[in-house]
Amino acid sequence: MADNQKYHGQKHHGWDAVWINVRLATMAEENYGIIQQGAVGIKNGRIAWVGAAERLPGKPEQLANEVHDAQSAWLTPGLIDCHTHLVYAGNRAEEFALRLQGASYAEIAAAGGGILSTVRATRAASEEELLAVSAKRLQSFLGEGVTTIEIKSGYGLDMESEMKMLRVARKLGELYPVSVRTTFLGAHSVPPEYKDDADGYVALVCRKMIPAIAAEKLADAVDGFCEGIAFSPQQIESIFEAAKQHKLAVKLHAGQLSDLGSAELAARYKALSADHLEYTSEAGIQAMAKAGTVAVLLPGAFYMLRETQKPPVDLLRKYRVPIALASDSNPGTSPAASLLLMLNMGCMLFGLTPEEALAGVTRYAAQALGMEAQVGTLGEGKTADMALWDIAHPQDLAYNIGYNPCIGVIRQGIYRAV
Ligand code: DI6
Ligand code: FE
Repeated sequence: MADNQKYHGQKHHGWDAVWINVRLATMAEENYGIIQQGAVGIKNGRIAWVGAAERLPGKPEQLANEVHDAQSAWLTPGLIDCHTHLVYAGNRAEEFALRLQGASYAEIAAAGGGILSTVRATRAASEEELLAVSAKRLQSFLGEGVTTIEIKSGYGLDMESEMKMLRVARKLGELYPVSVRTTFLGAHSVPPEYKDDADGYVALVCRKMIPAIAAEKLADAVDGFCEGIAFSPQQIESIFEAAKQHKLAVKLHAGQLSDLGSAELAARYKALSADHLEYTSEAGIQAMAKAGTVAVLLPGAFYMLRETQKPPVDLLRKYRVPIALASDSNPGTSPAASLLLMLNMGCMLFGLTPEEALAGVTRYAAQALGMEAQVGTLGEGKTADMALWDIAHPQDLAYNIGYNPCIGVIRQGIYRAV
């Protein structure tokens, strides 16, 4: 365990802190960007200097107020979970049991269960209750070195409840040491009030919800579930048009259960990301490559649905589409509160390399959120969001199952042991 010693030296170079005796995986270059004997200088919550310790521009104690000796622990960028539905109430263990007995996800949804059962519980929960249950899940991620998390709405499906979810998500970012990006997912499922009028609901999303949510700055992006059991490409298109008018970025749940050409649709709107992608054609992947749309792979949902169709990883590599990896934390298809587990699943279920998996929760996860200028790699000028690990090599992060080697987190320059 790294026992971090602090010295209070004189302020010459003016850094707030410097980390020495640290092994770096910057994720900025090939081979994890490994620097075996590294150092990192921090000032005003940002990385002021990063490189080989022998090139430090002075003695550590002269460079910074605080010197942290990492005792050869590894330092990576703080982990980023770029796709979660973390805020919800209720529990779907009953449905899990039904699926184990053979019921399909689509059958349960058609019978009013699935997403709509979580909608009932989430609508009924007060803002305080929702915050409390969501905070418990969040804390599990924070203990694994997660410093940025995206959280979607989509279990309210009416104006008031969607806004409640987004406020809770924002509040989590105020109360806990994590950057929260919020995504409005009004187009997750057709709510019971609009059972036979999906177009009527889409009109509500476009004309009322998106303008109100944009006005209150409650969301950073807009997402949709483009699927036979959810919304058609045409309906998603009108939602993306409304998002564009309000200058909100877009993302899409694309090709999870069937190929409706949703990767192409996401690319046409220059979406930050298209997510899931199990059922996606080569043309869809080519369109994403051209548009700079990140592929977000979600092995937790693949696993829980016992899906057998894998996302087209070879095509993503062939066309150089950046691959991100996320938890999809949600009560139905990925009741997960671990991002590290997704690294192992990404390798075992989808054939990613350990390096691709780690890049998928750092560098490319940042890109999937449009945050690559701030986070995702260790580089000068980036936010000093980092995770400290008791591991022998960065590939251990994908190798271990159910073991958390995180020993500390640096969030905007501030260190805390975990
Ligand atoms: N795809 C998913 O896997 C989740 N949402 C989505 O669009 C499932 C959400 C749920 O079942 O509650
Ligand atoms: Fe999802």
